[in-house]
Amino acid sequence: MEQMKVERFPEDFLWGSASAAYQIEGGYREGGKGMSNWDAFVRIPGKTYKGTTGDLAVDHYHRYLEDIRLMAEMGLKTYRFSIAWTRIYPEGRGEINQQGVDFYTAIIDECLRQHIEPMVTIYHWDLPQALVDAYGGWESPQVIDDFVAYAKTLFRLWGQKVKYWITLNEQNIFTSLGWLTAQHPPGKFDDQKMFYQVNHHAFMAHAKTVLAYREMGGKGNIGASFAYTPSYALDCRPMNAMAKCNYDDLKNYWWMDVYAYGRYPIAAMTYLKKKNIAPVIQDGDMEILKKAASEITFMGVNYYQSCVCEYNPMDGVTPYGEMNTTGVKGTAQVTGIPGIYKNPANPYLLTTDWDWSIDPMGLQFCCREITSRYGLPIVISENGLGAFDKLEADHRIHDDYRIAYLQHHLQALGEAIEEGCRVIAYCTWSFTDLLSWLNGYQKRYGFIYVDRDEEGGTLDRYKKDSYYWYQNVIQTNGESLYKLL
Ligand code: BGP
Repeated sequence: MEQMKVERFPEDFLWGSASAAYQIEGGYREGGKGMSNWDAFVRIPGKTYKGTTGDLAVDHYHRYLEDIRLMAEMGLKTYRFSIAWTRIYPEGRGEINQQGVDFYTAIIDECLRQHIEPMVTIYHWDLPQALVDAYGGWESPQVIDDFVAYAKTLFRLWGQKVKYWITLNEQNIFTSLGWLTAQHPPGKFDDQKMFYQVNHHAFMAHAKTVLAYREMGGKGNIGASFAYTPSYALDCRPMNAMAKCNYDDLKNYWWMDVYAYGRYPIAAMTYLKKKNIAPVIQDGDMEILKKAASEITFMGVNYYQSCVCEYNPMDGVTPYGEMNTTGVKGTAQVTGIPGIYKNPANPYLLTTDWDWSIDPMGLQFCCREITSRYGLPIVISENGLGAFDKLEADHRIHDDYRIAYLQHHLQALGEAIEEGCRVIAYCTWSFTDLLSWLNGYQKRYGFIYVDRDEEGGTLDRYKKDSYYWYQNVIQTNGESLYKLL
């Protein structure tokens, strides 16, 4: 709204940055860790860019003290990271692995010592392979109890120290890529019925975890992180406006309505029932989802881009078009659901080298939508730019494009706050460079450049220009965002 102008972010605003265990830790067979679904998946030829793995990643397992020191020097207020389930329970359940517990205790304690609020993601996609072998992992309702038992262990261990908990990272992405497009484990293609069933299991695991946290006396913040891609109708043609409505029900509200209200969107559920792909819901499940919905304290949002919706004829594009994992601009194909919607490119927006649209206002749009629809506080748990960076001879990295990206998104976030959205935290993706699941090491997101590529490297850390820029943003509590670049 034009008359609005934010001068400062709230005093207690959590300026943060994020990571995920598999993408940074390495040490995949160290410290008693068990094998995860990703440890297995990356070994299937052709699944990741140039066959990259997280076996070593950026060696955070051995360098976490150096990394947290860099965070402290920057002035970071919160650090979002995930726990590898396989470090706590190598077999997914049963015996606790003390070395894994010690590793995360050390990280949490070091964060607290440096006045950095730890924000813990319980699950960022690395499922114990033992549970996949035993009963198919997320495909079986058995996973719910194992997940909750694992989460309760984390609450018992660190419930007093950690005040921000994220149950699941991007349930919508790991299930879509896992069961519809075969790009993530378990690599299933077009298994729509199972896709919705798996999602129902994940919702139940999330909900029972939230309730367990409260039953154990947890008074902190808890919620899920959703990969929110807000949509714009292509134009005012009613068919296209309806395509947007369909897209929102099927791709956004399907998850956010369950987290926030404990119910599935009606039109989407009716559609799934007609197609015979609706999930089987046990007696009492909906009550549990509803109860948990009243206990979450925020909606976690991972925001990277917006999309456009247009009517898609019955013989139109499918969800299975090519994704750009190489960084060769223009190689991503248009996708959609025949008869429902498709997502053409937005002619008003620039894109990254991986064909992701760059839309700062989309972040404001997300916050406004969540505020109007759910009235919940918001944690921006990821936002950032994946780009090629160049390490100069003097070890500097001039990533002015990343600074511009983050600056514009933070200005948009400031507007949302000014308009009344309650935003608690903002975490950039990511603190150090790391493994991009499908795109190898060349797609960089960090404030810290890590000297490694697909083949290897020294793993030395170097501060990018964006590191100093964010340091200044934090020091001025956002005021520097309003000075000219
Ligand atoms: C999110 C994930 C992150 C991270 C990020 C960037 O979906 O939660 O783990 O990977 O996207 O995506 P990518 O690595 O594909 O560029």
